[in-house]
Amino acid sequence: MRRFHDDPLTYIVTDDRLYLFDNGEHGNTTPQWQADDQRASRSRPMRAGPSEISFPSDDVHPQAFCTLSTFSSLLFGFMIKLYGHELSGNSYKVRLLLELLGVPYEWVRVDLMQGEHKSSPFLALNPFGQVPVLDDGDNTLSDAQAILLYLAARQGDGQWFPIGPLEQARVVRWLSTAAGEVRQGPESARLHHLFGVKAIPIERAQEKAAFILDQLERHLSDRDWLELDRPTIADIAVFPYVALSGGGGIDLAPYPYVRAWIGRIQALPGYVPMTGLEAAAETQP
Ligand SMILES: N[C@@H](CCC(=O)N[C@@H](CS)C(=O)NCC(=O)O)C(=O)O
Repeated sequence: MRRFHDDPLTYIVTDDRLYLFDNGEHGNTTPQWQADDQRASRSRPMRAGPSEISFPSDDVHPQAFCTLSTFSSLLFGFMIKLYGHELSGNSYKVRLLLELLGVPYEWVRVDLMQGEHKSSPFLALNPFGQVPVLDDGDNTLSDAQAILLYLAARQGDGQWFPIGPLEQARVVRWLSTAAGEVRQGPESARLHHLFGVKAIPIERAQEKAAFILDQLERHLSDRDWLELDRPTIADIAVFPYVALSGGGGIDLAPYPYVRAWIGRIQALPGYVPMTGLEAAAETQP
């Protein structure tokens, strides 16, 4: 356990928790309230160094505890690094979750067009030579779905990745769908159209896209989110390449429930756009 004082706050760091205490006028250091992780992190300025953290008293109760992952960069001077490219939907989904969680991070651009992802330094991070890669100071992880799961599970509150095995299985099913049907469909069509990867058979990609969009349309016809009546990493994993369908020449007009779901994700607090995504979601080829 480590203890820091930074008047008017005291920080106590255990293995996996950061406790924040208001030293207050009575000197009471008993935690009396558990902050909502997301709300607490969003309300703090994202700057390094404990002395720069301030607590708007009308927004967040000063006595709070939050998972250590959210604040490790503030306390220990390292910042999560996300290696990615701005046109990569897989990089974007990780960036989106970090933003929605309010976790500070450093964006490290990997120049895919110049082949930087096949250079020795990058291959040392991910031998697959692909973005995204996440480095949290202790661990280096690759694969967007794996990173989403790691970040959401580290939050520990079950909000973005549930606690129960059945609920977890339901969410993981959509992570697999993102890496399977969505990649083979809209993601591949976009690679063919936008990036000229002609080795990808476009008819097959279009067929696959039609299949998964039909499935999503039916699935979303009586629910707001893919699972659990709330946004989870299932939605974050599937969303980018579905919303980017227009870039692959795939029209989303016949899918009103899918478009409404895209709108709900775009309305989430902390949502950040991706280059081309808004335009692609609107595109009617
Ligand atoms: N399974 C990986 C796939 C990642 C992936 O395909 N990344 C693309 C950019 S979106 C990439 O780096 N492509 C370069 C390459 O494969 O050589 C994930 O889901 O993160």
